Amino acid sequence: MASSTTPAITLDVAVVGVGLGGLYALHKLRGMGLTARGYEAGSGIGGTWFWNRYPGARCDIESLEYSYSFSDELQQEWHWPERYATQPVILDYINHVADKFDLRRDIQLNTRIGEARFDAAARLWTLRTKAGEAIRARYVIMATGNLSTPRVPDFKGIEGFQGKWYHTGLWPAEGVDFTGQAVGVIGTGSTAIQMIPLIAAQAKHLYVFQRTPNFVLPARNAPMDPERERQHRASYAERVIDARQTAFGVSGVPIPTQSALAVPEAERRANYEAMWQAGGTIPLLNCYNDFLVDERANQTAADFVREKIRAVVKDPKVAALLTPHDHPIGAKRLCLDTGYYETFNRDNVTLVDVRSDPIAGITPQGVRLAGGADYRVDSLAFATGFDAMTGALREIDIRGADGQALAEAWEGGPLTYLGLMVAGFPNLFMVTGPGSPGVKSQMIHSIEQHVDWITDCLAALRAKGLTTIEATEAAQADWVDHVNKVADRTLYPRANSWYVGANIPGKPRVFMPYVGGVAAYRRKCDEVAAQGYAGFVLAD
Ligand code: N01
Repeated sequence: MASSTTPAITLDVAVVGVGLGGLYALHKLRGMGLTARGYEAGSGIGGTWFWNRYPGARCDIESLEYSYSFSDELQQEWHWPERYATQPVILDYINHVADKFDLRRDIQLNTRIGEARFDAAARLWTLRTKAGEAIRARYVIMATGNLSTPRVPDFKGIEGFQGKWYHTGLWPAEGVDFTGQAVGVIGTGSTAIQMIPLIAAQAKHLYVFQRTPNFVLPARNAPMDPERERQHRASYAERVIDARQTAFGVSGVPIPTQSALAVPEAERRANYEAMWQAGGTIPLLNCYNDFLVDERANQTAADFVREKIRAVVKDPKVAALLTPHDHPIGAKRLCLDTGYYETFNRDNVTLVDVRSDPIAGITPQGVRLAGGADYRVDSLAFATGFDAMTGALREIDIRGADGQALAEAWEGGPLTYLGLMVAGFPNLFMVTGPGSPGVKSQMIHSIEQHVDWITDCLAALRAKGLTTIEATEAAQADWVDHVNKVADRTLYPRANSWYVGANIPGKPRVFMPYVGGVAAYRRKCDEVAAQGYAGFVLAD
């Protein structure tokens, strides 16, 4: 183990986290001739796709879209076996990329960064791993992910639970066999919705503890259609350009120009029905131009999905409990399922409403509700989400130019300029940070855009003979204000979602992603760069 006296390794760039973002950053940095190293807490690369091994984990964006675009050779050679790839397939893809571009020699696994300090005199960052190793670097790229800090609620008695419990974001690599068991799943977000049908098929009995129902659309997953794959491969270049003009960074989706309310009801319903049959979330999000801004327009789609739930779920009481009522459809991340609602027609599945009767604690045998009801389970699966967007960065003790802690600077919510940098923290970049469209877009699209912007910026600094870049307070304040104003014009802030930190008790309620769309955001980032990095101070 390295000690604090071990001489520090000095790099041009330290990359923290080797998921899809860190991996691409390492590839780009090497191409620029910079010394760079990736530090990854996991025993393997892949970030989200390394840790989230729960049953049913798969991407809810179609695989032909959810893949890197930086290498045509990679796009042409890789075969996605299904419309939506499973977690193991995506992890194979990520490992394939690491091998193909020979990136492993720049990656240090099992290494968690615990602190980062900026030395203003030397204009260098010193990172320290949890094991005590020091790393000096001119620049730091935080590719730490938005949903990488799993969160188990602070339930009383959990330490005394006699069965086994798991969090979906830290699922055992060897899998879990629930055969013959009574299982409790706590949470009904995207993760639980993917997992519940599979656990129900295996367990003796499944109890689903639901606090808030979500809108769930069918995935209509299927083996990859060879003709579709051929067409997509033939048009990758145009598709990348197309995706850049859209709101969510997904190609082949027309930009909506019509209000839902301007369309006759029969036509609107037919449109929703066609989308329901086709599967996926992106068509619905792009169906009408006021879907996410006008409550009445939104209601038309929400009511359509509510009807579908009632049509599928046989017990009207269960259907009513599963019907979302407290947020506009799409204001929370839309969930995608394969047989979720149908699962509640099974005899071995019980939906437990923990909104009306909250979980009081965990007993040695299971879950106890405030009203006194006891549910005996052998295993518990927490699908209770993450300290999203800021959790991973706040966990690292990051100190900027004047020694201020990032956690302190963000006490009232994250402050960033373009979701890329924070005033007071020179040379520290974030990939898909708060204030950028990352989580509200096809993530790989946004990852590539950020890494390209950051590496172009480093190239520009080098060309000018400069070493330091820092966001100004004024540019940051203007951007935060703009992010808030854009969000406030939409229905997004109306939902108690992780986008506003609602799932973490005490977290400031701030709408964190930028929802002005990928196209507008890209234009802004390009303009800033073209203006010589307007809103940043560059220095030698
Ligand atoms: O987490 P969540 P997730 N008592 O925060 C409940 C991405 N993702 O892991 O809504 C009882 O959405 C909580 O209830 P409530 C995707 O972006 C992507 O499911 O707070 N329940 C909620 O039901 C997604 O949005 C893919 O009332 C409690 C659940 O736990 C994000 O990950 C697949 C509770 C948490 O839901 C996070 O999804 C899966 C308590 N004390 C996920 N505390 C892809 O396909 C929390 N809950 C790419």
